[in-house]
Amino acid sequence: MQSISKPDFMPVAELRKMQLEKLQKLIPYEYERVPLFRRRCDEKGVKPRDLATLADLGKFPFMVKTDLRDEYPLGLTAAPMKEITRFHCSSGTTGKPICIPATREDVEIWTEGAARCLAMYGITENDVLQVSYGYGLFTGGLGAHYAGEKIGCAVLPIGAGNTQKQIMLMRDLGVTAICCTPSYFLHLATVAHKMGIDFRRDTKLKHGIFGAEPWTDEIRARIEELSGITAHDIYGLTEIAGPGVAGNCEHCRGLHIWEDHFYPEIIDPDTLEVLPDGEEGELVLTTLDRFGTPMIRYRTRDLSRLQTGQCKCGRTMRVMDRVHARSDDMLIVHGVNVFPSQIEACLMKVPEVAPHYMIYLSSTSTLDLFEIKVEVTPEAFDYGVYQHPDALRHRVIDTIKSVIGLSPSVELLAPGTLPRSEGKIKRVVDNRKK
Ligand code: DLL
Repeated sequence: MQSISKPDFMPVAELRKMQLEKLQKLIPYEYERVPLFRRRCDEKGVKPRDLATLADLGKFPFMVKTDLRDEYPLGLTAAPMKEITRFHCSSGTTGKPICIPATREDVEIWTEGAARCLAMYGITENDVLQVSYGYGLFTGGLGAHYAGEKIGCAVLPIGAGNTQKQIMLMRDLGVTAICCTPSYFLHLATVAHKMGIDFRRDTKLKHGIFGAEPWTDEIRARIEELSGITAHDIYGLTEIAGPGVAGNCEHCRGLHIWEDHFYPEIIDPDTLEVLPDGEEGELVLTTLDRFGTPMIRYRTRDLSRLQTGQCKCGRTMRVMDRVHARSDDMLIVHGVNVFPSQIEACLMKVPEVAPHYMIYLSSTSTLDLFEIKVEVTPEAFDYGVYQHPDALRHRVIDTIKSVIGLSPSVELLAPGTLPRSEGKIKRVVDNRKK
């Protein structure tokens, strides 16, 4: 096992000093090497020397995803190609991909963050780690893989898909921890059930390391109940590193951000003002010591909050709320703002309903049509709830109405009807004319 440093417990004053020193090195480096950043700073009338305190970071311009698209492929790359050892890309839904070249040190910092998460979850060299995130341009597979090797786990690099084989190897190799999206784990659980495999009885699985998509506390509870494992949350994004920017400890309901490498701010997405800790807004991250493609004040679009006070675990690094939504996920239905996570939380309050659902929006000339298709659980199906669906359907509608004030039309489906995803799941189909 390689050594994993423990800066997550460093005194806060020391941490802030370190952050400032790193920023005072990073900002001039970026200003010198990345024309877009230099131009934006000049337009704002701010110079690298203006960064005298951490609060001064707020004077500097933001970066957004479209900057990476507009500057595709290498316009935001600061290091010379001979120092680059890895590319990761993220395709998004439209247009050009974004491309994030990383140096050897950048990959090491990312690995260190992801390994620190695994160690925090209690994973050791005694664990067998199944990596079921996709390998390749997506950061999930390689990020989890390098972190597992750094800890000294026996890593099973199976990647995404091939679900029956995943379950067979999990059982036969004594896998104790799995990394995948929460939606894929739910699919694995359904397939295992069909294969007559009970995670509790037939496998040694204890830990799930889930991320890459928003998942509610209610889904987390369902996963734990269903499989008997502990579901850990891991957060990250291609632009900043990959999985391992933040993770939850055994005490807090949020995620410790590895602030020695990633500096967080929360902003009001409308006014762009920095908000104090404790207030909810959009998470903005700065990579303090990545030099391949530094990101300064990168607007993640993820909605969160930096919690106040220190976590019981003794770690000094700030805790962000779990990400339940992105600002660009918000749907406006009949003039009401709705986040898919609110619907998910409502659905999960109904025990007969399974964590497999889709939200469909379409429009006539005057009206938005709002429909939810959701599967019932195999138990509810077997016991015949599905044969008398109206009472259950109304219960689902009432639960949603009590929270968001809207009554969608709800269709209950038999288990296994909806499409499953091996990676990030897409649960909203919005066919309304924009
Ligand atoms: O999803 C990196 C990753 C891989 C994270 C595996 C965790 C595990 P991207 O494809 O660039 O990178 O997508 C990043 O996914 O801005 C969030 O909206 C969402 N996301 C990532 N982790 C979480 C999480 C990877 N734990 C985008 N909870 C981010 C909620 C998450 N959303």
